[in-house]
Amino acid sequence: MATATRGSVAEHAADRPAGPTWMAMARAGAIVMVIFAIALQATARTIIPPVAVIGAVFLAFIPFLKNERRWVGLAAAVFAVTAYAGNFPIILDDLQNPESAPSFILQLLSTVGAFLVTVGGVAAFFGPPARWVRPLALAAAGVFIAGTVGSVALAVNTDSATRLPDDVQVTAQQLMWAPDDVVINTGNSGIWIENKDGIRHTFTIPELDIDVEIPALKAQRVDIDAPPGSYLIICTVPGHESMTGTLTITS
Ligand SMILES: [Cu+2]
Repeated sequence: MATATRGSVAEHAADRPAGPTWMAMARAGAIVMVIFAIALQATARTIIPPVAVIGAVFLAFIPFLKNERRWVGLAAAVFAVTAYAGNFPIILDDLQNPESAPSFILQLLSTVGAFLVTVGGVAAFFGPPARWVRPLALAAAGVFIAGTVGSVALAVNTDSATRLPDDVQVTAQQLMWAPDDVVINTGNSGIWIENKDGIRHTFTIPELDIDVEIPALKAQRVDIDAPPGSYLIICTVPGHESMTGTLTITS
């Protein structure tokens, strides 16, 4: 990393052929987006079709992001903004919950990648001085490193609930409840919920005003005090609408 040459040469940097170009920034961003797409699916241990498509498109862009093809940079920027905006509710939720380290770090990575592609691609098209490439790229890397360190520290310091001997166990894994038909009786009402995913979940029973936050790879427990009956279990995290189950309380 060059550290000593900025400032005195900055006024003339636009004239120099050396140093990274805006297109190089867009290309680096595209590489980051491919890494993000692979890492997200590896963490989820499943193919997520929209993420696979986004990764494949950025992979296809990489060899064509060259200085003499300015419009390709602009096209990549438009695609980056579209993909980011389309997933924004999910990305925002992950970024607001840094204690769930895997999903936070992955979405911070996608944010940095989308930023580099968008700024690099647009600037490569319109051609402002390239002297801003290096400080912007270093700032993006700094945000990612600081966010990652902070998130891991938060995750390490986030407690898990211990399972009590009589608790019924429920597991959240790959965006499903297992079992999805939980049975307890009124005299034995503890439920221990273990989240095996790299993203947060909530164990939510709207009818009983129960809404328990379970960070990634942590566990929580809840005592149910409700009349016999059947109650809907959901997760309120955006994109987790498929996570439904039933709690049956027997007398
Ligand atoms: Cu969930």
